[in-house]
Amino acid sequence: MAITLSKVITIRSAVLVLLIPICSFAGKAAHPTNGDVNGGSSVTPAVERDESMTSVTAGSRSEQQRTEFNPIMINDGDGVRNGGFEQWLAGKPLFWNWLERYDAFVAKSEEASEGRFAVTLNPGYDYLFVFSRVELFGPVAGKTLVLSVWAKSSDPKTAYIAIGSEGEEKAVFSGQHPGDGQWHRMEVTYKLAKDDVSRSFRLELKYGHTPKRPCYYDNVRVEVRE
Ligand SMILES: [Ca+2]
Repeated sequence: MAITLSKVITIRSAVLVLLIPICSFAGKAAHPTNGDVNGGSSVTPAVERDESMTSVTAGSRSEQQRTEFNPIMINDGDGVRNGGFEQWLAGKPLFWNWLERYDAFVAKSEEASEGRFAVTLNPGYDYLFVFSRVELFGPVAGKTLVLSVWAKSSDPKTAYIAIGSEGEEKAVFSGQHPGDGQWHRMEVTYKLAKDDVSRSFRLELKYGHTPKRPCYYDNVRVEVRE
């Protein structure tokens, strides 16, 4: 009996001896973790917070733009780039192009309807145009695009504007400026069919019928309507 008790005590002691380091290790392992958290609390949680906030913010902002404020994005939300002709580089308006042979007839003008500058198409051709592009993102089918431009001309029925789908090779033209020497808001609409998923559109500012005086254009905008 005594032997048995002794054995039991020995076994219990052995178990305790074994358990003490385990508990000690477990306690030690838990403590440094807390210590690390305390010591680096400004780093670790901050990193986690930053990452989550960045992804949440970016996600919610793009969701808002796409689903709440503007279901169709034009040029990634920029609208018509340099539509006010305020940005010029080496004598050319950024984001606008024309045929090389028109180089001497396209100029920067301080005759602006808004801001400091506009673009001028000087006389010299019977027909001349400059163009820019807009890329649309979103459910465009069935929508109506409205291109509007301030234009000023002193020669009746010369200045006009156009919008066309680059994929469909289809374009619509505005009426012509009255040529009274005043600024007028010109507008032209492009209706997309229910199955039309065109994404890229070309905007043109033009004159025809050989004007004798310059035509001015400013403040180009594109809107999407239902
Ligand atoms: Ca302007």
